[in-house]
Amino acid sequence: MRKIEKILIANRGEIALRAIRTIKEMGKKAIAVYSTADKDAHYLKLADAAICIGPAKSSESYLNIPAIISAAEISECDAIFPGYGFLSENQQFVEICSLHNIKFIGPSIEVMALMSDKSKAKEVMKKAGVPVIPGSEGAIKDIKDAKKKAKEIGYPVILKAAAGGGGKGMRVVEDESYIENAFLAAESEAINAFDDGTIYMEKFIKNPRHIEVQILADSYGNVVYLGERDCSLQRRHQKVLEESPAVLLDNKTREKLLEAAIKAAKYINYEGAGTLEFLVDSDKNFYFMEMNTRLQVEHPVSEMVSGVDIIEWMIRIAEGQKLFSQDEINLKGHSIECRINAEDPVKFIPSPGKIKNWILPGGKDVRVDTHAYSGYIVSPYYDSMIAKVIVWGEDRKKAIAKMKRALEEFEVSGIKTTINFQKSLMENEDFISNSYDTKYIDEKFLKRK
Ligand code: MV4
Repeated sequence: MRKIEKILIANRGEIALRAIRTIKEMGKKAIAVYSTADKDAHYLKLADAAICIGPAKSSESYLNIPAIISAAEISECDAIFPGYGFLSENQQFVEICSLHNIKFIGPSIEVMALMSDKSKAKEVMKKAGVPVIPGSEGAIKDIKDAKKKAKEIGYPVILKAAAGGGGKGMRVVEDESYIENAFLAAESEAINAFDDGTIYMEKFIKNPRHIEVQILADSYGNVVYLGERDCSLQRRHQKVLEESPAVLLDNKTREKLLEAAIKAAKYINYEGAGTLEFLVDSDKNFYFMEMNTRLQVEHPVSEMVSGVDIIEWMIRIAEGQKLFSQDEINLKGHSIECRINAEDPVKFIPSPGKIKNWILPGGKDVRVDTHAYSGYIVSPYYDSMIAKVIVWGEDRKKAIAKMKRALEEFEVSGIKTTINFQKSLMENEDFISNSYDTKYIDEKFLKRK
């Protein structure tokens, strides 16, 4: 058992504030870090100390490992909470933390490395007995190999970067005449983006749904699920809205999916909070796609349906505490999260600047995770997400009605936001009847011109 008393938060924005809240509730000390661009952020005052780690550019501040480690050493932190993005999946950072005897709040470096290669992750999950998308079972060696594998799998196929995730280095190939170009393009894109040109191949699943399972695992082999999330509403591989449960699934399929996630996490000796991503085809077959070894943006919807504070449990697990059992929690009702970005709602381009009016929604079962306020300046240096509106209702219909009401209360001036776009979704017949898929927004809203 390791006692964690002081935690450095190696992140910024809403997730830094989110972590400060739980750390304080647990009676522990929270140390914030900031770049010069974030020096006036209000949440810094809520932390027990705030340390400047560099200039606005992420590569010199929130990704600056020596600066962050120095901040942790100077403030005598026992542990580092990485949040999402930045260093949350950086194996080198995990290793350096361990060399400095600072507990990285997350999985072991071995598991992180294993899951970071999406092709290897699939092989492992297949061995664990979890259904995976039919495909190349390992890397594609060359164009000849690509042609051979594609013939075996059957067109259409999709080429993916092993180091990827999130759409980069991906190419859909309809027939053999396109495979050479697609392979070379995917490979060079992967080299540019990840410094690793390893490509694997899968059967292309048409109009899939993206459904993921939130799990928690302790260091004694206990694993629980906190239900699943439907994250199918995306644009250009960025999630727009997430909900739990995924009402597309019947109870039997859901049970199988959740059990598959538990089996997977146990097989790899996972520790901490993690997410297993699945694609679901039109016949409602689910296939493991990849695993995220970090806390995710959309974790609040799982907190709302389970009543569990995920960050609290990440910290407790890091301290060596034993997890609760599955039947101690009860998944109840329906939760939806709408991501609010500082963006031009028509062109979907960032809209940084100073917020004038900022009036947040409230009321029963409405949660807003944000670091912004009237007078806050949205920096052009970082992600444009400035708030998450999360609601809970007894069922999906009530949750939609609540979200609509909440978004109507949300008033922002000074910058452009996606609030109105989210509002229109709450009245969209296809969303209300749950008949959408991962391509929905890109096709319905962007395929003009
Ligand atoms: C797929 C797919 C269809 N078939 N794989 C996009 C992001 C990356 N993580 C995986 N992605 C996809 N993989 C097979 N075999 C379709 C997508 C996909 C997608 C997946 C989830 C959410 C939104 C998406 C939008 C376009 C394509």
